[in-house]
Amino acid sequence: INEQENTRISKLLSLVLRHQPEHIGIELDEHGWTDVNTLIAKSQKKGVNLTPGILKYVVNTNVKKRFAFNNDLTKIRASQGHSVEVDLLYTPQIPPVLLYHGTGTQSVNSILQNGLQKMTRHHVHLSADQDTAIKVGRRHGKPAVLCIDAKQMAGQGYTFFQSANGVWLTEHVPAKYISLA
Ligand code: HQG
Repeated sequence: INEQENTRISKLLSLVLRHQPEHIGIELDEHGWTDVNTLIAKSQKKGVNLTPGILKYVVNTNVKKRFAFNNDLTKIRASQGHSVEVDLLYTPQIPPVLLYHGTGTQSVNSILQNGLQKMTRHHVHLSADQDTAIKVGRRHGKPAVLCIDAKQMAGQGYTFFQSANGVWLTEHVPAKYISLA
């Protein structure tokens, strides 16, 4: 399959594995997993050109590693970014000293005043490097990068998790730990 088709299937997987499984009539279990064969069959019913080989290719070539198979390759789930209720069973991790959050310049004042909220996702999404934060920020307009004092937060009892694809996650970042990078 070509790059365009790859992106199209990746976007469909994000939609049904994170937000709207009912769009193609699949169900996610409490940990976000869904049956691979059912996913393929239901997608084909909707006219999507998905085969086991194409699915593996899309999952393996995804630069952000958005999706993961279970050990015996019978199930698949999104590694993060859900809006539907799922428990991915992340284990708490000690974060790096600093973490970064990319956003649009229009949101900076509100964030510096109110802190970072998780909005429609399960967590606030943070990255260990500024380059990633700039890319995330571009999705929201002119990018701005905020610096989070993660060491201080962890020391004061805030919990951090890391998703399978390396994104740092936490419930909420109060304003006092945030500064412009
Ligand atoms: C903003 C992508 C005003 C926040 C990326 C962000 C990421 C506030 C937006 C992942 C605010 C939510 C997540 C406040 C937060 N006032 N604005 N108090 N608190 N915001 O898309 O972090 O492509 O839900 O700054 O790579 O942009 O999906 O979160 O701009 O890892 O795999 O509210 O999505 O990955 O936007 O992105 P989002 P995000 P995928």
